[in-house]
Amino acid sequence: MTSTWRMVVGGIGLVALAVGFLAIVYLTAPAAPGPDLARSKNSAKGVFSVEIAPEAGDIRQGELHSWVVTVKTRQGAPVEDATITIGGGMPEHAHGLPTSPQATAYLGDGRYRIEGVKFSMGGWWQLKLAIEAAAGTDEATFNLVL
Ligand SMILES: [Cu+2]
Repeated sequence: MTSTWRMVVGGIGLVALAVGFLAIVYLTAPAAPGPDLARSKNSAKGVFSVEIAPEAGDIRQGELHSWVVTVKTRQGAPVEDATITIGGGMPEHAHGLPTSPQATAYLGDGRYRIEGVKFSMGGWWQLKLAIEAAAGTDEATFNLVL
């Protein structure tokens, strides 16, 4: 082979390598990330571990319904006497919740009933819980997609 040929063949090889590499990067890249839909997580500053669950076991669009929020310390001890303030809305629509949900009862074992939640339309909602207790003050934001 002449040295020109060697350069051509080498060039083709390099291009093939680059294409292969890009294909691998493209094929293994995660899809556009949607919101984190975890129903249990640590609060933003890590003071609490927080879990939410719809009391009736499902989310009913357009209906008032209740959630149970379970608040524990990071060591797993139930948090009693917490004050929970609920906010939220739809981040893509720049509107808040259509109602003003309230923590209405302590159910024991770190569990609190949140009444008056309503999701008036389909899409991505956020429930923001501000939690004040002897262990500290922190908040947790949960994403829900209806
Ligand atoms: Cu909306």
